[in-house]
Amino acid sequence: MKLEAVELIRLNVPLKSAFRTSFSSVNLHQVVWAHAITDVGEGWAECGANERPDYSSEYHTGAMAVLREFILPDLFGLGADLTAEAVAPTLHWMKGHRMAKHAIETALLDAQLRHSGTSFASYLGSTKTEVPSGVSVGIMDSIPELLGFVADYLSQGYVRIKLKIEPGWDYEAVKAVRDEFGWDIPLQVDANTAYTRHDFDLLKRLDEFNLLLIEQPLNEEDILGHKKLADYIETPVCLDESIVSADGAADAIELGAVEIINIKPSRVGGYLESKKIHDVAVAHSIPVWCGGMLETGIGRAANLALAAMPGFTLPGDTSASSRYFETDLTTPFVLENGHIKVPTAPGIGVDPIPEIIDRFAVSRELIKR
Ligand code: NPQ
Ligand code: MG
Repeated sequence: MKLEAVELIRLNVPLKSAFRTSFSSVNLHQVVWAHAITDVGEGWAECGANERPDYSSEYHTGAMAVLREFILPDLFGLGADLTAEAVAPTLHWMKGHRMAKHAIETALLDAQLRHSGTSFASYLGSTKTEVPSGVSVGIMDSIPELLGFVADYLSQGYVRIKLKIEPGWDYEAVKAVRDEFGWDIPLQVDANTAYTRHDFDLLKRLDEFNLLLIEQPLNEEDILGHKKLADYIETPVCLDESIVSADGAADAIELGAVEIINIKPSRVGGYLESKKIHDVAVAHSIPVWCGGMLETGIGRAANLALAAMPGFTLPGDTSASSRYFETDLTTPFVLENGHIKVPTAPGIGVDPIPEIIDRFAVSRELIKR
């Protein structure tokens, strides 16, 4: 295919309730979409970067700049020899910027698969028609508020609860949820790097609660620290921010620093690298699950296809659209008996709704070849 132009669209989408983690609290989700216009059709993707470099080093205007200055000129330069599979090798010279790379690789893959009439799920070799859905529950101002939200999500049918934790909001919060809802609900925690090697004894106290996993307790660069923690506690250690490639995943597994992997396509540079991480994990009997970046339907559709791959054996943060948004920007993804259906239509399988884009779009930039 030949890339004619790319439209970068910035959208501000209100959240139904504030989402607080150890690194931010937001009630307006700012999103960047990449809209690829090629000679075989159009494709859509959602950049996973946040407004600020708080979850990772990438951020909106930075991702848009690296696309405009370096990534798109290189891909325009390929002329008619461009394929989604050619993106990573073409951009191999460029260090990092995985969320920016993911945005264009995925938009091109969407255009390519819409053209060939293939769904993301069949392209990835996914086997499930629906996937079990977990939910990520933010840090709250009080335990009763937390229990209220957890009760609501359980009544909606979510099959797994993930609690955001940080120093001062950890042991008591988890204990309250176990005391209130019992020991059968699958429960896990996510620290988003909020702890250090000095907190091992505190983190060990969480072994009391039969958690599925503890996600990214330490700094994303402290692989050895996660190895030491994994040897020190019973709760399985899951890595999110630390895993940005299949080679990195293989090393962390070999070092014993990771027992479960949260795969986010935007964090690792796209669905092709995500598939490689899936295959490395399966080869080492390491369970994986699909993480989320509060995606709108455009990002959520492709994630559901990934979450339907055989090695994704734990519920993901692939929640219903209603977890975050009053109105999604595509046909909404709905929770049915704790599961969400995997799109079957060609490409990502959903389309943005023009009038809703107009409501939330704050800027549109067309970058031509
Ligand atoms: C995680 N995702 O697993 C991330 C954290 C995250 C669903 O918990 C705006 C504000 C965007 C906060 C994206 C979930 C965010 C955000 C992701 C937090 O670590
Ligand atoms: Mg996480």
